[in-house]
Amino acid sequence: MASFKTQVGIVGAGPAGLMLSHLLHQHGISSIVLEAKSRTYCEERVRAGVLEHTSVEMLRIAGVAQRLEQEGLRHEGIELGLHGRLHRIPFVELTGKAVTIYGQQEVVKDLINRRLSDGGDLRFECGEVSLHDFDGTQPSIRVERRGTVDTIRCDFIAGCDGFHGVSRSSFPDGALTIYDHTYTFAWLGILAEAAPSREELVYMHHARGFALYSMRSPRVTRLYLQCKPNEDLAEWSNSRVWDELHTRLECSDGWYPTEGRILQKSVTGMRSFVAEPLQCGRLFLAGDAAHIVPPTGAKGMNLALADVHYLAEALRTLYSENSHKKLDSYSATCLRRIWKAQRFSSWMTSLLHRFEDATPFDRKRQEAELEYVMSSRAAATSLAENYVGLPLD
Ligand code: RFL
Ligand code: PHB
Repeated sequence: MASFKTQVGIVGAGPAGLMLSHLLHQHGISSIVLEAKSRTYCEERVRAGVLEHTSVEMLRIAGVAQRLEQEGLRHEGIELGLHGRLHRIPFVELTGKAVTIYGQQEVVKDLINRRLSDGGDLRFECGEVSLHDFDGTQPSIRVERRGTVDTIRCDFIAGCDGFHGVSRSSFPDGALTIYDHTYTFAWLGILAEAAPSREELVYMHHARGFALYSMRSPRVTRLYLQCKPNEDLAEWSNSRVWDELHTRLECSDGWYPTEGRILQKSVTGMRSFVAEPLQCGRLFLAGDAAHIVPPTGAKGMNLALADVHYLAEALRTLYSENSHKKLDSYSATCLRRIWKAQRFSSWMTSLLHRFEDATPFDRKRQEAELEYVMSSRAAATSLAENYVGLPLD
């Protein structure tokens, strides 16, 4: 059993934990990152793909955007579709800003490389982790690793361990208020070895369900189909997936997605979730540990980065200016942005999906709303402003 000391103990090496560790290092604050999975697993996990303008700026200012600037695909808009008819939402024209397509696992790779080259302490393949005494002045983390149990003594603990981590469940009973909504549908996602055949993402509302055309690189496309939450992948042969994608995405201009070898196939559930507050004594939650958004607004990874931007700044002012003010308001500051992202994500979800229990009136109202966004500059501007990322206040 060994004992270690650091200023901030970070649980989780996803985008939130890694970026927090990097930002703290830049402020001269030490941290140790504890991760349950292997480095390879973290670097290969296929998840988010859209970085807001705000996130790209944050990564650039933090000096970790070199590869992102070379390989990321700048998208100046998206296309919305209603039964095969497309309408472009021109982000740059409406907001002056764009988004960047760059896989989450690439962000994770860049951050791991940078932390290691800066001498960072990242500990992968941890066993059981437990959090102690964060209601007092000297918190600690106990962690099983390589057959021993280590103790990390720290000033603060950052719970960046995602939705299923230990940090949120370490809050005492009754300390959290949970806001939760589960949707009656999910997304079947594929990654395909096919060069993108359209320049921008296509979000399509179709009578058979929502479909999304996205991409990862000049050689790889990412596509999603609305499906049942308990959808059995065994029933989805590759040809059935492509047939359904063709049916839902085929456009009046003759376009349809190019096929390619399917590299990966998975079903992702959809939920909206917020746990309030994000602080209990010296334990702070960030990212998916505190909130989940349905992926329709492409906000998850971006929100995680925004949380740790605020947390790093709050810890900087504490250590360098001896001011508790930003740390005390961390939760409230994050929650203002989180709820705006929740609103946008649930609105995009309700705008574009097929709801089985919708009445004929509901369906007409939904189509009218989509027609409105596709025809009104004011409505399109509102969508664009949220999609590219609200400014960090
Ligand atoms: P992560 O990435 O889940 O990282 C948490 C890390 O903590 C580890 N961990 C533990 N470590 C130690 N001890 C424990 N007890 C632990 N328990 C867990 C985990 O192994 C993991 O490494 O959370 P973080 O950093 O908060 O980042 C959040 C994002 O990953 C997430 O919000 C996004 O992936 C969501 N998301 C999207 N976000 C976007 O911004 N744009 C998108 O286009 C987008 N598309 C998506 C998505 C998520 C998806 N899935 C699969 C959920 C598309 C999909 C399909
Ligand atoms: C993705 O490329 O994985 C992606 C893009 C946009 C979304 C969700 C996921 O809204």
